[in-house]
Amino acid sequence: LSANNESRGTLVVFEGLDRSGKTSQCGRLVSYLEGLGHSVEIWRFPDRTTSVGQMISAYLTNKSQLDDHTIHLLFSANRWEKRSMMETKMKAGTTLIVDRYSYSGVAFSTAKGLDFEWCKAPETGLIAPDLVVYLDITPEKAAERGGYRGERYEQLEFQRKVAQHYKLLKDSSWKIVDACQPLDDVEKQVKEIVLQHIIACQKGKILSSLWS
Ligand code: FDM
Repeated sequence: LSANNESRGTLVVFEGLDRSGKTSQCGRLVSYLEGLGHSVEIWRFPDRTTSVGQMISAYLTNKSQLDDHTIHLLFSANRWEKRSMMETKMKAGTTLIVDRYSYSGVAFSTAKGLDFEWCKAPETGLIAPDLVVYLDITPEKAAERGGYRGERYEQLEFQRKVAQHYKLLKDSSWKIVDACQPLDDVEKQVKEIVLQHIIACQKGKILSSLWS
């Protein structure tokens, strides 16, 4: 994708079930990296601020009904509308810490019964993460934490299916972190893993595309 990968930013994606601690860990990580003097931004998908994002938000809060394929493509479109900004930021040396990405897209839609390859297809060509941190928690433990906001997918039975489908997506860019540990322990592990990857990317690791 890039002729000059010198000192580019790193794309770090957090994935995991609802209530696995992604949002807290992303926040802590960003503060830590900023403290070390890194250029870093926190992003999340769905990005509910765009017009596509507002359609997604209405769907998730049960204010609208959409066909399963349609909402899948909207989630993907929401990533595509951010792709060029993502590339610009990374080439300028900014590390992006992203709360959910294409893996959520495929895991949630295949959990509803959509075809795996069909779900992956619209993600092809998006920027591949350098690192996926999967915060691993059982659906039961996640539900016990409370705090489901009543959104469409926040149900134990469905989260069980999502957990199974996430497993099919794991590849060499994934690091699994036990998210049942105390928050501080999770944070410590996450920091170590992410720092190693940032250093590798600064040394010229090539930016690549999904799903290669
Ligand atoms: N979700 C998220 C999807 O179904 N597909 C996607 O591509 C993405 C990014 O949307 F239940 C689901 C996952 C979650 C919901 O996510 C909203 P947040 O992180 O709770 O906003």
